[in-house]
Amino acid sequence: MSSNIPRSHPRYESLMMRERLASGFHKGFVHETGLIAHGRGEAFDYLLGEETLPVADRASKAAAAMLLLAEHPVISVNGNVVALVAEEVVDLANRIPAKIEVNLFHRTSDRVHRLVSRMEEAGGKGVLGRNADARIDGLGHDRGWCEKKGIFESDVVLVPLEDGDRCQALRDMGKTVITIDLNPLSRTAKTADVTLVDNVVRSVPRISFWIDKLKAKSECDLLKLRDEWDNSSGLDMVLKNICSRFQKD
Ligand code: PTJ
Repeated sequence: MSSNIPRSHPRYESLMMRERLASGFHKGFVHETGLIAHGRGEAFDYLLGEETLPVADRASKAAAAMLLLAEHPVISVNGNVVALVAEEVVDLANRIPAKIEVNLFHRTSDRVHRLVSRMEEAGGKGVLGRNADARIDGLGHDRGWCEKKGIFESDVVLVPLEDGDRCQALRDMGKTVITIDLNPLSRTAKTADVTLVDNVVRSVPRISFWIDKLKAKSECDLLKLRDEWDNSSGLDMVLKNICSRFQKD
């Protein structure tokens, strides 16, 4: 990476994330609009105090329960996710276990190949995405392509940084949709079954943590965790937390 950011810089972590995105852009992983999407995410992260809120942790626990209950769980990754958390996604997929599929909003064959190769380099086995042979119902755009044995046949799908339309289309196909989105007001956040309002760099390892904690639990306990989660109350709690920050000092 080009800039030598000193570890002592108070915003070191945040600046390093920018570096990873910029480097991912130069390697052809990240779409140029992915840099803009990251900026929006950064602004919301600032408002959240750049930490995992207790409600986001509860969402991670519910998400882990759903992924463990799933018959065909799939983790969908795009350019930003690969640039930021390739190794962490592979680790999570191994723990569940789940398939990984590269699925893009700005789809080109070149980016799909680069991203699948990067996920394989990170240790991913059988990473899907190159052989898109099915379509997400109702999406008349290249973002509708997916693999039959991946997202198309999944019952539970984790889609970090997802587009609102596609999130709705996946739900309309009867899938349980878990998303990670720093913007609690986004259509995706409101449409998903579980929304982790948190940074993908914190939330993917947090789901892995809960997978390990919950793995030995009975199906009945997992079902209880799943059914207790109320996404719209979770989003309200995040918004209250953000508002309370403006009232401080
Ligand atoms: O790689 P592609 O072609 O699939 O394109 C990926 C992007 C992200 C460009 C595409 O999916 C897109 O345009 O996404 P949106 O509609 O801008 O939504 C991205 C959402 O992710 C926004 O609500 C951001 O606030 C949020 N976000 C950005 N960075 C992070 C994030 N959420 C969690 N962690 C982040 N690091």
